[in-house]
Amino acid sequence: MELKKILTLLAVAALLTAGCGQKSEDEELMEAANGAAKTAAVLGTASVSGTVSLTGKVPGTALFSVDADPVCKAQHTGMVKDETVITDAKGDLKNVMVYVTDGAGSYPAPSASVSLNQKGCMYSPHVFGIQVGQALEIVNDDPTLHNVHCMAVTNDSFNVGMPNQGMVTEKKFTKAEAPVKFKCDVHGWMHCFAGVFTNPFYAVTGDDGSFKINGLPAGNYTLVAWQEQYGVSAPQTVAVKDGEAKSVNFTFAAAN
Ligand SMILES: [Cu+2]
Repeated sequence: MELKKILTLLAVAALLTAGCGQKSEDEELMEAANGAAKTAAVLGTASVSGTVSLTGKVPGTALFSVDADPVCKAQHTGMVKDETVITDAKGDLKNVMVYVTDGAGSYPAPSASVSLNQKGCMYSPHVFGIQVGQALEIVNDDPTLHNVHCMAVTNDSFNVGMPNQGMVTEKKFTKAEAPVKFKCDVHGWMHCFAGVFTNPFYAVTGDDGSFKINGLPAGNYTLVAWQEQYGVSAPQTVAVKDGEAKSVNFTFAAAN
């Protein structure tokens, strides 16, 4: 009888705790969504595009081994290229996140989710943007254990074990934060970065270091570029009219 009573009390306590955690996260998301709706601006017709490049001596590509896990080893031939600094022959930088820090209103989250894949024991994409309240679908494509350790500071951090191939976990962020680092505690080389924004005005540079931010309403904006090795660039300001396409380039100085 006494044991039964204790078990019942424990079950009720567990339910209450779970309920509270869920409610608080939902409330935060709802507040974020309401806040966005109140100040929601419509998308515009201006754009800002440009290139991010490295000045000075472009570093060579570092290589590392993934042989510690036979599942990872089987998916690569030999050493794997480090993704910290990737440039083309001209020094144009890939995987740089360019985003608006000032001048943009808040926008509701898109209904489409953002995918983060773990394949060949690498994260793909290595750098990506996402909006507050937008779903992040984290997928394990490998037949081995990964854990997704999100090192958020402003948002809640989390650490999710994903032992099975095909497993999908969904997460959402409630506040703007950039960068947010993710790492795998099983495979020390695995890491990637997200930028969480309250507007859709961000882009990640491609192989040729280029980026384009579309849909800007006419106005004055401040932009920065962030790169995992070189940090945040000096801010640049740009004014755009409706339908105007402006160019803004960023450079980082390589350590010599
Ligand atoms: Cu892993």
